[in-house]
Amino acid sequence: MNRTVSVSPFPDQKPGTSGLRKKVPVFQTPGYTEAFIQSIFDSLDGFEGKSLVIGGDGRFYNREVIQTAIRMAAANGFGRVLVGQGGILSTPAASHLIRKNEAFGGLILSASHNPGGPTEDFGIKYNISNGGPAPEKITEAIFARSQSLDRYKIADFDDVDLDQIGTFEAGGMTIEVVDPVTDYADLMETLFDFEAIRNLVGDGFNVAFDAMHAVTGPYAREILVRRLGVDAASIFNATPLEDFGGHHPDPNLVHAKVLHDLMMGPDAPDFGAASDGDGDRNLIIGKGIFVTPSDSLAMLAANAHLAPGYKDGLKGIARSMPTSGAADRVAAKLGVEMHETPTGWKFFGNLLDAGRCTICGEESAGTGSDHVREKDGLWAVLLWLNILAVRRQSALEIVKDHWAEFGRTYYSRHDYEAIETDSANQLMASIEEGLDRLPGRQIGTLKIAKADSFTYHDPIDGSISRNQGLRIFFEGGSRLVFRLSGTGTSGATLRIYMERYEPDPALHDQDTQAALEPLIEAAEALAEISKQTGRDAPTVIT
Ligand code: VG1
Ligand code: CO
Repeated sequence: MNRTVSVSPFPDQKPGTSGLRKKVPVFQTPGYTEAFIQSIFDSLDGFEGKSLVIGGDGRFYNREVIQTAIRMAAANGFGRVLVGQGGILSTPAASHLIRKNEAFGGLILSASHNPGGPTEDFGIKYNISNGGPAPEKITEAIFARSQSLDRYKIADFDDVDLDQIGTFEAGGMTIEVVDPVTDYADLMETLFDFEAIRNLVGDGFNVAFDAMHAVTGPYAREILVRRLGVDAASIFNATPLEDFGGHHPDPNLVHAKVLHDLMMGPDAPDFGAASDGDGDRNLIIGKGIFVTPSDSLAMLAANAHLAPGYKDGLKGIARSMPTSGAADRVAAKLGVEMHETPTGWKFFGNLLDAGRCTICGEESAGTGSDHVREKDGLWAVLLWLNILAVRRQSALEIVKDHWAEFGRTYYSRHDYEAIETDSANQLMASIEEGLDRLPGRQIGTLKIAKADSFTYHDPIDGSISRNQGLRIFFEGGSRLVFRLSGTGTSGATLRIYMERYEPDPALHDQDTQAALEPLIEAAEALAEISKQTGRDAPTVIT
């Protein structure tokens, strides 16, 4: 039996960079989760009788929301729901399942790299039939709908047994509980030379992977251990936990410090990697060398043809605007298109669908390709392993070779987390207000060449996205970008992105922060960060 429940609109259901993210108690407010899901369904057309994929990263509140989503899908007229066993699907696996089953769309329950637990973060994101995050047109419609929503529809039936693989009928809808790992692992096997990687591992090449108590544990066990022969003891934190063991499942140098220190130490394995809460990010650290995500994108693009799935070369490369220009140099050399999009994977979807790019990446540790429509943490790890298995060089050698050929782009991001929203907005407004007067200004050794607020014109559907970050370009190719995060859940997070290009191989061994010092000083001079935020140092440096 279906019920229609009255509800008052919630004013704050505006999706950010990647879905709606709030603290768990907010999602637990009576009617809150239901209202957002109903706003999603009300913004879509033509799903009657069609399939919906539902899965999450296993964080606290995942199971409850999955039961609610299943009941609401039934009451709203979906014909079938596919749900990962235990309510689990990594974000790239969910994307693949949507595509493989030609589903109408999917609900991904995750707050990604944000911490989990009863007072931590939860999130809901809608993905469209290409498997990718809903474009802005849809997220804006969802928000608009949420502001006038006065009821939601839900079916009354018992909780579905999410742990039991099988097909059930309830509320006039078919519910399939599916193995979350196998289809995804099979897809990886079509893209990469598993035999070459198995041989590399068999020859004593040591791989360490930190699943950060998040969703990739079971995927890493199946793919890295069972199919590729990596030692099970080298998969750290492989059991998904609802609170990620109390840590941030964010694979960066701060939150994956244990792995980083191992990789820089005397007993380092040959290759180390980690993934985030929902499995779409990757951290790559070779023995003695951290590979920045921007560099990793460039290096994967330059070597992708070594993997069977990309042997015919790339159609193009796309990167988010704050990501460094390292990949641009690879695209130029390969003679393929290069695209620069706003932050967030949703902007790659059109380019991938139109066949305008094969590989995409973001400086925030996201890399992926046209095999799905999300970034994909394990995919990046496997492509690196495939390249290492073919080239039979160390990661360090591959990195150094790349820099020698293309030059090195020193790159860093400084985050000021949970600062006051008003001061963050003020800081951005005062830089923006002065942008026109910046060209020609000298700050220390740097001279500003141009400055703007990034606007994206989507070449496929013609849509325009404004205010995607403030860019300051210096003579000689260095760049500063200021942006406010769209994934945080308390206050505002200011991100400052810095890059400097260095063609001379004799100067490729500098410490990154030291190499970027003039830009760090310029950022302070332009934005008066310490005065405006009350902080004397960033919260996180990556
Ligand atoms: C951050 C990253 C962005 C990424 C987004 C979602 O967004 O900067 O590159 O696409 O997170 O990633 P923001 O707005 O906070 O800068 V995930 O792994 O959290 O889905
Ligand atoms: Co993520």
